[in-house]
Amino acid sequence: MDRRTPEDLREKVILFALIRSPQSRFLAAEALDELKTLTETAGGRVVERLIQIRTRPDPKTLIGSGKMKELARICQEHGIDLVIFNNDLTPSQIGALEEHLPCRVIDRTALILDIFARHARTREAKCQVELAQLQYRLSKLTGRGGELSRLGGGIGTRGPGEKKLEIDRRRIRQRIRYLKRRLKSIERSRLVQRKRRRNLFKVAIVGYTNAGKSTLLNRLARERVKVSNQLFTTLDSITASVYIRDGFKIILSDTVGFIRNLPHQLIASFRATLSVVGEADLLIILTDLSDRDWEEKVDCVRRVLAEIGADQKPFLPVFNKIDLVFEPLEFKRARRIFPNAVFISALKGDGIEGLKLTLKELAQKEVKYGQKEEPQLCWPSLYR
Ligand SMILES: Nc1nc2c(ncn2[C@@H]2O[C@H](COP(=O)(O)OP(=O)(O)OP(=O)(O)O)[C@@H](O)[C@H]2O)c(=O)[nH]1
Ligand SMILES: [Mg+2]
Repeated sequence: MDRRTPEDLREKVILFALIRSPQSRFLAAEALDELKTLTETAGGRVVERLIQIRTRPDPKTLIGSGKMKELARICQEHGIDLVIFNNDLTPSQIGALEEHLPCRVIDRTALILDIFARHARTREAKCQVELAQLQYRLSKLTGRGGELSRLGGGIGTRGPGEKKLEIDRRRIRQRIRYLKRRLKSIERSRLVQRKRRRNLFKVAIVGYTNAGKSTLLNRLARERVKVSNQLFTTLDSITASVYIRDGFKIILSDTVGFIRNLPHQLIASFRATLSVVGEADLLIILTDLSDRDWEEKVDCVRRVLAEIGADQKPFLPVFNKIDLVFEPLEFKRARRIFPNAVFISALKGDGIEGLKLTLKELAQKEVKYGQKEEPQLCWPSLYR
C-alpha cells in the first residue's frame, strides 16, 4: 500500500542563491525566504536552501565545480526533484547545471511565471500569462534550437503555454502576435464599460503581493474577491463601486500584486490589467506593516509604478495588518516617512471608517493627476 502523504507527493525543492560578496548574505537570506513562499505557492516543498559566495560566477555553470558536487550529492541524498535559482540563468547554464545534477533546474522568473499560470482564471489573465511565458522563452532562445523542450511536467513547466512551448521560434512569434491582437480586442470591450464610469472618482489599490489588497476591497465594497495567504492570488483587476458615507460613490479597483525584480515580461504583458492604475485619480499604496521589510517593499512598489509610468500619481499611503503590530516604534517609523498615512486592519475592520472619510475628502477635493496642491500625496524625497 502507498503510505505517502500529500506532503510527500509535493515536488522536493532546493533553493540556491549565488552572491558576489559576504555583505549581501543578509539580503540573500531574505530573498530566499521570499523564494520559499513562492515555491510553496507553486506547490513545492523546500528541503534545503544554499547560498554560495563567489566574486566571479562561472559563465558556463554559474556555480563552481566544488559547489556543484556538493549540490549533486544533496540532491541524490534527498531525492530532490528541482533546484530553483534566485539568480537569472541563461539556457546554456540551465543545460549545463542539469547535466551535472540529477534533477531539473529553473530560475526565479520561471517560478513566478508558473504561479501566474496556475492562478490565471479569466480569458485576459490567461492570455497575458501565455504572452509573458512565450516572451520569456523567446528571450532564452539564443541560437541553439532544441532547448525549449522540457517534458515531464512540474513547477516551471505549467501554464496555458505549456504544449505550445514545444514549437519553434517562428511559431512562437506568430502566437505572440495573435495573443497581442486578442488582448487588444478584450481591452476594447472593456473601454466601453469604462466610459460609463468616466465622471466618478477612481481609486486603485496597489501594493506588494499579500499586503491585503483584496481583503481591503472586500471590506470596502462588500465584494467576494478571493483572499489567500499565498502570493499572486489576484491576477485581474477587479473593480467595484463603493458607497462611502451619505451615498457618496467612488470606483475602487484591486489589482495584481507587485514583487521585487518582477520579471519585465510580466509587467509588459499585464499592461492592460494595470491600466486601471494609469486611469486612477488616486492610488492607495497598501503596505503590510507587520512585515519587517515593509520599507523595501514600498520602494519596490514605487519602482514598478515608475516602470508603468504611474509614479507621479497622487497616492494615499495606507498601512495594513495593524492587528499584528505591537511595536509602537513601527507606527512611528511609518508616520515619520509618510505623515499622512492611514493605519488599518482590513481583516478586523480597525481604521476603516477613518479611511473612508479620508477617501471622501480627497474625492471631494478632486485630487487629480498633475495637480501639485497636495504635496503630501507625493513620494517623500527619501524615495526619489
Ligand atoms: N492579520 C491580518 N491579516 C490580514 C489583514 N489583511 C489581510 N490579511 C491576510 O493576508 C493574506 C493576504 O491577503 P489578500 O487580501 O489575499 O492579499 P493581496 O494583497 O490581495 O494578495 P495577492 O492578490 O496575492 O497579491 C490573507 O491571508 C489575509 O487574510 C489584516 O488586516 N490583518
Ligand atoms: Mg489579491
